[in-house]
Amino acid sequence: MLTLKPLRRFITLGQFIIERQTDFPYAKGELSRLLRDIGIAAKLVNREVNKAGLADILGDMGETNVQGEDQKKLDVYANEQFINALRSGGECLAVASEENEDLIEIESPVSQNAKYVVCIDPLDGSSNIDVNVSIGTIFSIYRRKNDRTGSTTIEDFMIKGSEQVAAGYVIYGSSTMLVYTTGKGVNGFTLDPSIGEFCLSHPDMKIPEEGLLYSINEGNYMHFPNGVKKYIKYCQEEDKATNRPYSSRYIGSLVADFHRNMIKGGIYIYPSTGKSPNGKLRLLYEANPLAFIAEQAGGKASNGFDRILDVQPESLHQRVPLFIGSNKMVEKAEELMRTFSA
Ligand code: P6P
Repeated sequence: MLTLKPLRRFITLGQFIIERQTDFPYAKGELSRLLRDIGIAAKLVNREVNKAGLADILGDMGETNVQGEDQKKLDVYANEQFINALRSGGECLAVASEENEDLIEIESPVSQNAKYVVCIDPLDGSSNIDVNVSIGTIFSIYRRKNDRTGSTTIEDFMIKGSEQVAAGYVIYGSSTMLVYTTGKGVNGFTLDPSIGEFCLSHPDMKIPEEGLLYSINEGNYMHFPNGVKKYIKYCQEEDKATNRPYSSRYIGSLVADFHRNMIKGGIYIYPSTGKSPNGKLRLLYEANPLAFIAEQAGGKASNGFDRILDVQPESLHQRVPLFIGSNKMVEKAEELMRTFSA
């Protein structure tokens, strides 16, 4: 009798999420559906980001296009897509977004029994769109504390990053990828436009222990802490034993710099500067989700002294210095921060 072997040329994000659902004994599919909702919004945003270069034909953002339709700024559009997807998916109670000063309560009949809150930077680095540089979405998911009832408040978001149940990013680049973790490793999915599905392309991602790339905006050198200045000089010194000097790579788009370092190894640093004494990046929807991913991939993330995931949030949009990437590179930077900038 002919036995057909299952033709498994690819695993879609949806199939993968369902297959991994057993990782969560308590989950009855809610987190799976929440991740699915984010994947759907990412596809919609990807479609518009890919058209951004046609602004002249489609009409500049913020004006009307040839059909007389209002062209939304892409980061506003992305914010709306993710919030709408989370609202209609029914698993999300509230959203803290880089685009909104206050938290957004999801009040819809389908969300009555929702258990999750989401922090999101819907389109980080959007200023790079005009020069066709990769940009990204970053998201972080928490399960609401069991003792919390009634309307969501900021208290539901003042949770350490170590308590995230999931985190991920989407990079809209030469290809579009969605990379996420639920605390059981990191997996990367590449969008196949021919079928409109994210397909597993980077299973069980691990960030190399050491790297040869350092990413930092050296234009701020004069305002860096001494420990950072010492680390930059360390990267530039000749030392065959540790493959130095390293190469400097700074795209100016966090998700693109982080993703490259995830694949090749490296360190990204946005320290305190004169203009930004607490650094530029936000704890809730940039540093925490990327720190969760970095640690799950064997890397490290700190504010130069303390583990990012242990930082107690005090406000929705608070900034934090970020040192993130290959374990040994972050450790070296922390060593110099302790010695020269404690
Ligand atoms: P700077 C983009 O605005 C962003 O938030 C990150 O994506 C990026 O890494 C950083 O700021 C770049 O900041 O000050 O170096 O231009």
